[in-house]
Amino acid sequence: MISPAGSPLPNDLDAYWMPFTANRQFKAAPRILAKAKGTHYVMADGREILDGTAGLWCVNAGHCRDEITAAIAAQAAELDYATAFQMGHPGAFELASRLAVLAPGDLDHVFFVNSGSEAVETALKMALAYHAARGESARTRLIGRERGYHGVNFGGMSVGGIGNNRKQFGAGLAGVDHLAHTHDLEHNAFSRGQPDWGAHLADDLNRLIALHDASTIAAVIVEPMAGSTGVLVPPKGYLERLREICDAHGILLIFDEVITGYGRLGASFAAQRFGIVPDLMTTAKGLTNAAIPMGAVFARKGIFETFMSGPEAVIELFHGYTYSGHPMACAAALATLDLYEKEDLFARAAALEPHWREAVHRLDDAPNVTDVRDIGIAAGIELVPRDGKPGARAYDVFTKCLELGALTRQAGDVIALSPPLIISEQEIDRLVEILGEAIAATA
Ligand code: PXG
Repeated sequence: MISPAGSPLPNDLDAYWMPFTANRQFKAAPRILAKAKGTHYVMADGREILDGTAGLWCVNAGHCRDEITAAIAAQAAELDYATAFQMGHPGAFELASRLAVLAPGDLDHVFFVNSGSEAVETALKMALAYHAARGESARTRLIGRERGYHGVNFGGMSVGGIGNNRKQFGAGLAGVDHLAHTHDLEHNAFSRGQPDWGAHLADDLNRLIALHDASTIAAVIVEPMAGSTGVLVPPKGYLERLREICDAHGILLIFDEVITGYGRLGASFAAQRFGIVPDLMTTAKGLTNAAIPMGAVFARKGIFETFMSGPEAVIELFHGYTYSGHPMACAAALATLDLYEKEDLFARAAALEPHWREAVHRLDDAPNVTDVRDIGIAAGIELVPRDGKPGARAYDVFTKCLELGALTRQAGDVIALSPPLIISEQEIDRLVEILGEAIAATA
């Protein structure tokens, strides 16, 4: 095809404004993923790359699984789109029923969205509307946590605790406050699994309750394990304590399981691994193995039922998206759940965890490593920042890993690892070996 005079060539990199990317740096030395299968990507230059990140914490069953591809294709031919407003289609009901069985406790109602960010906005709005429906409309405050990531929309950005994600965008949602984060290298560096130290940090919620009064607080939202700020594992007893304090004060507890859901921690959800039932739970990513964008918000029975008390002809929650419960996303999710079940992938992840732990902690003594932490099939390797250049060392490690054949993820000066749950022990060893070489090469 001949491009009209003056128009960009089809392979021009300029027009694409890339998300969460240093655009000019990238375009000067592009990294292009062309294909994927199983645990590997293929780069545009034909090199095979071991995927140490499951895409972006989402391709839990490995890439381009035939069963999911076939289900999407069949659905596209059968029913491409159906509005979810005052109409339904079979896949959405089937998927919600399947998910309700998978979820812990009485989290048995499911609202569909298209991303983790939308899941978070939805859960926050549900929390506010729930209290209003019960006549406690003064409960409008939302509490997040420092170093929390809850997506990039205004609600999630506001309850999120990442300065860089907030500072360009004004004051955010009113009435938001934050708990202290739980990461403290002095006390919990090189922990294997959950750190012993730090349960008391949940008492920070009591400080906020004293400050704002519980009667003004609608919900607390936390990631059971904070993923994008570098794998912050909850200290033993911390989440239990948060649950207790929320219960004592009528505050809803929201678990953001966008990363931890669907097997990452060796259980369906982190809620099951830690034995705590939140009131609302946000999920996305692994729900469809990332083949089609989709998120799902789980609500406890009592929350859903509170909304079902008014006149039957009145819409109970004025919220939803054009693509809520999109037929192709539902088909992808159903095929994904089938795969998770058939291959018992969550149990596989749990069984693999001891090998994973031993492997990643081989980096404990690597140069410039200040912490290695792990849980489930996730790990964070924290590096000493270069003087005056935060993130530069981890970026170099990330690009070196790619050169050596592995995709890793950089979060500040932490390298995060979260491979597909189908990864073999040999591939784990190779991933860690490559990371070790990259750390040594950039020391
Ligand atoms: N909540 C959590 C806990 C997440 O990890 C979102 C919400 C938002 O999801 P969407 O689908 O709107 O992106 C996420 C997303 C990283 C990284 O570097 C992680 C995410 C996004 C971007 C980067 O680890 N997680």
